[in-house]
This record gives sequence, C-alpha cells and structure tokens, in this order.
Amino acid sequence: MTTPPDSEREKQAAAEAAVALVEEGSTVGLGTGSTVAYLLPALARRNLDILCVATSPATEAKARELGLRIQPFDRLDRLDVAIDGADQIDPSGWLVKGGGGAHTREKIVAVAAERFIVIASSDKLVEELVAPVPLELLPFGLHATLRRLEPVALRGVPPSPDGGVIADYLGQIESPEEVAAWLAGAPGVVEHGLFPPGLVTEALVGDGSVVTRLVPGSGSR
Ligand code: A5P
Repeated sequence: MTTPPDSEREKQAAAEAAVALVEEGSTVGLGTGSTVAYLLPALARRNLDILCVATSPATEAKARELGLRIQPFDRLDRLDVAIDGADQIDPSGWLVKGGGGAHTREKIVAVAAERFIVIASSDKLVEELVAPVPLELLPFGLHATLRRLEPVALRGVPPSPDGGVIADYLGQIESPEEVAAWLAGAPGVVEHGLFPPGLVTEALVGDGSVVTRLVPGSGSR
C-alpha cells in the first residue's frame, strides 16, 4: 500500500476538523475541489440533520451520492456555515480561490454564511499572493474585456454552470485589496478569485500531524 503524500493527509485532517464544527440542524455551504472531496464523506458519516447548498455540479453530485441533502441556492437567503478550500492563503488572510473555476458560486456562498471556514494543506500558505487570479467573465464583449484586463489568459475549460468564461489574471499582486477593487469594478468581470480576510472566519490548515487554526486579524499567523 502506498502512503498518500503529506498534502493529501493534511487536506483530509483539515476537512475532518471542519466537519467537527458543523452543528445539528444547520444549513451548510459546500465548496469545491480536492480538499472538499475529503469533507463530503466525513460530513456524511456524521449523519446530521443538515441542509446543504453546493457550489458546483461536481460537489452536488458527490454530496447527493453520499446521502447529503442538497437544496438549490434560490430558496435560502443565508447559511450557518460554509466550508471550502483555497489555492493560496496569505499571512493577513487574503485568499486566492477558483483553481477549479467555481469561485463565483463559492464567493456567493461564503458571503451568505455566518461562518466561512477555509480548509487547506500547509502548502497553500504563502508569504505573498501570486498570479494566476481566477476570473469568470461574461461572454458578451469577451475580447474587449480581455484587452482591458491584460495580462490575462483564457483557461480553455468549459464555461461555468452559469455560462461564464473562465480566465486567469496574470499580473502582479502588490496589493490584493487594490487588485480586487480594480477587478470588481471592471465591466464584464462577473467575479474574481480574491477573497478578503474579512470574509474568513477561520482557516484550518493541516500541518504535518496537526491542524492549525488561523483567524485573520487575530495575529494568529
Ligand atoms: C474551486 O474553484 C476552488 O476555489 C477550490 O476551492 C480551490 O481551488 C482549492 O482547491 P483544492 O482543494 O483542490 O486545492
């Protein structure tokens, strides 16, 4: 039997730590990606009476297969908790998300949640955020939008479930706040993958054999 790489064990440990925080009777936003892939079976095993919202068709299919109750996100107007992975976490708690192109739905779900818990392996901790920053763009006027966002590259993947074109901003990120504000204000950008620290309640990061809890703004990292 081969031993899983450290990062996989760390993702699993972080996911299991997050599952322990889910309360009976709560509404839960489920993220997308390889770390969330560990979350879903661990959550299903707890057999709680919870109602979930999924951030991607892949998460929805897997969650249903495991017996989790999924509801479309057009009836609930808030969630108790959302749990999701990240591509990068900087020391102040800024995240880059959207490696799987699901960042628009992920941000909508994270913002709607009372608590947003990030789960990650230790290799996601970075000193400074770097490109790529995932983007979802409106197909209308796509090439004019791309020209204004240079340097940028189309990802060449299928559109999002909402019809958005997935691309990546490839420029410098000297100030995540400024880049986030610029991308948010650019016509044609549906959503970008920079998530501010204010959105993150806590990050649970697998670190060797332990899980470290980081709380943005608390000086815990
Ligand atoms: C999906 O679009 C992403 O935002 C993921 O949440 C993020 O890329 C983390 O993915 P992994 O858990 O696969 O590293």
